[in-house]
Amino acid sequence: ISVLEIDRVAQNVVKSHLETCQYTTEELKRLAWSLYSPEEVRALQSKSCEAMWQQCSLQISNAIQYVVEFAKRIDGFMELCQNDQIILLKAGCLEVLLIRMIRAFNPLNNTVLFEGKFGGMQMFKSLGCDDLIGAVFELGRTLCRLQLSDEELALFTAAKVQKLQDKIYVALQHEIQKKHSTEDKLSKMVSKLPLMKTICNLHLDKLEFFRLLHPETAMNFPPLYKEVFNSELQYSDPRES
Ligand code: 4D8
Repeated sequence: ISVLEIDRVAQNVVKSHLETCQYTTEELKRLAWSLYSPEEVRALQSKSCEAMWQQCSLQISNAIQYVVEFAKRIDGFMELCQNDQIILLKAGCLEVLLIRMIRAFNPLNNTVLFEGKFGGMQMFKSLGCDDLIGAVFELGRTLCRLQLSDEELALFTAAKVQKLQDKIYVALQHEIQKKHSTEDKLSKMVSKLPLMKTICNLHLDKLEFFRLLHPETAMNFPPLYKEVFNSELQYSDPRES
């Protein structure tokens, strides 16, 4: 592959990321100072499990809309058949969210942006998923240590929703080398993938279990959340398209 082509791929991916990342870096910097008060955290903690799941699935579903928009703007994605698009999104969506999370994660006090304010992992206590939340925050901390630029973030997430992974990874390596960093950043990034897989599987397990306990609540989860995390793959009828 030529350098020109790699540059084109990278530019498209970075542009798509910046257009769909929902908060600018400046906005996030300003927001980093608005923390939930202890009373507000207590209020979140005393919510019912169902109410908190509903609230989180809504936030996730909202964030997924931006990921879908990101994917759509990546060259080649819209040329895939609808089934392949859905399969890629189902497989990569949460991982993209988790990588995007680091923009909204403050490693100085271990807080994450949730509905406009920053809070620590204790605010998710009523979900009853301490292991999952613990893993998510651990990922946040370790990914933040890599100090990824928006360009690196864009390419790293694109590799999750893209079949042309090879090209994207070449572009990512190229981007990393631009900053003449000596450390092997790419392999550090790639080494976080197993933790992300673990988190995704944990989330699916928790969801399945929650659905058994509270089927009515789960039925009312946002459609996009259900569509992406439904255990059954949905194959659209080829006669319809
Ligand atoms: O830009 O959309 O505002 C996390 C959710 C991020 C989950 C969101 C969340 C994000 C995962 C809420 C609950 C990551 C941003 C805000 C909401 C991704 C946890 C924290 C987006 C980046 C930070 C900031 C709970 C946004 C992991 C797991 C969910 C269950 C239903 C068990």
